Amino acid sequence: MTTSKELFERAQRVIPGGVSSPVRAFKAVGGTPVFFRSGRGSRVADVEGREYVDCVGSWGPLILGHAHPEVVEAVVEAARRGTTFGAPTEAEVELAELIARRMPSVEKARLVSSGTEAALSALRLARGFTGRDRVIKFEGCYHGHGDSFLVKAGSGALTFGTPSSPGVPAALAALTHNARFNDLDSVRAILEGHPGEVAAVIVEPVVGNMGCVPPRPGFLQGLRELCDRHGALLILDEVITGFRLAPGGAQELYGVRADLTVMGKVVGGGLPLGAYGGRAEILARVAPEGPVYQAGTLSGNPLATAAGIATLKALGRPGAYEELDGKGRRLEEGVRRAMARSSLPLCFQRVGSMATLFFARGPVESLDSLGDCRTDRYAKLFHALLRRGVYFPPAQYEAFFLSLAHSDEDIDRIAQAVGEALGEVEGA
Ligand code: KE4
Repeated sequence: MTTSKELFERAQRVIPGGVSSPVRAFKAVGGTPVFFRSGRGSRVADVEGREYVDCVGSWGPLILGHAHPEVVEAVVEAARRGTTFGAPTEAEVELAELIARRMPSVEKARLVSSGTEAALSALRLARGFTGRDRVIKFEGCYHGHGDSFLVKAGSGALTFGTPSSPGVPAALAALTHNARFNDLDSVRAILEGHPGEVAAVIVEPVVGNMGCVPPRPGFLQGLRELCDRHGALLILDEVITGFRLAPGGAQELYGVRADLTVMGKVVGGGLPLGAYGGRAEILARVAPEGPVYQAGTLSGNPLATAAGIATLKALGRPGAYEELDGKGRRLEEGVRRAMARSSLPLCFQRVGSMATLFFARGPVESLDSLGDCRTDRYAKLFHALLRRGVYFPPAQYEAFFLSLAHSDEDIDRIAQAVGEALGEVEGA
């Protein structure tokens, strides 16, 4: 039997950092990344046979849990008929129709292969539609690794201290302006400082990529009003929140209307799929209907669309979202009981089935609320949980996720483990 350590050594000889995506490398928490072999429901098993309750869910897609029978059957059945045609299929139409029915503001959508591709395509479309070049994002938010977004970005870029990545031309980075999340004045100042030049404001309506940071009441509506006043498009990046926080994502939950919506993760059911969509008059500018070019060999491929359709259909069953919220509430109650027994500065923030336990006094309302965040303590918590068979995100600046597959026993076990782990951190 091979071990994670042996695999990691092999991997580092042929893959940068030994991983296919930086946040997986455990650089933020130390130690050797766990190599997984299988997952089922709320559980994952590593190559050494150890089992964990999974609170990462592949960073959000697995809202039904691992290897959900309906998803697996749909993918296998599609694969038997051919994995890709590079031509239109009925499943693409069915998934786009499902998205349009669920997402209040999406009249038309284009399927792509990742959240990154969806976000960079949405930005290009906003620039093409408005004829403007500048974009406003928020410090600590992450919209994939498109050049325009790797300026004070969140997620792994924040974790590894490269929020503004080398390789992004200064001339392009200069067109990206960073406002402060939950601070409308910071947005207004940039818009008024560059009248008629801002194509779009892009935001994670509930941030997942500096940890879970909810919008203050009125913040999202305020962005809507500012965009309307200044002729900029409002792009909601719902790669994490879409189809998770409500059938229609955060825009349904908070009652705010996007001009464009970026989607990923859940909508692909665990296979490579993203989407961007919005007002029909804007999407009409996308090739081949319009001049804004975007293309992809595997866009809308039969396997990912089969997984996405099966996932969205399962989420359409009565009570699914109430059940998800109930699981989040149960976990929050358990974690808060554990926090009450600790003297450490801690802050727990949750929306539905996404949450973060911060080693900071809080409340965390924007990136600069994290100045006192003890990521070293988070690293200790992470490993203490791992030893107890609970897999948390290997980085403080990420959200963790529950799925419909997490049982009450799983949730109580997570809370119990957090309580014990906090004791270890405190005693360290
Ligand atoms: P992908 O290209 O990774 O499918 O999506 C990019 C993306 C866009 N927008 C938001 C709000 C996102 O959270 C993401 C990706 N999220 C990270 C974790 N926070 C994915 C994990 C990783 O980078 O390995």
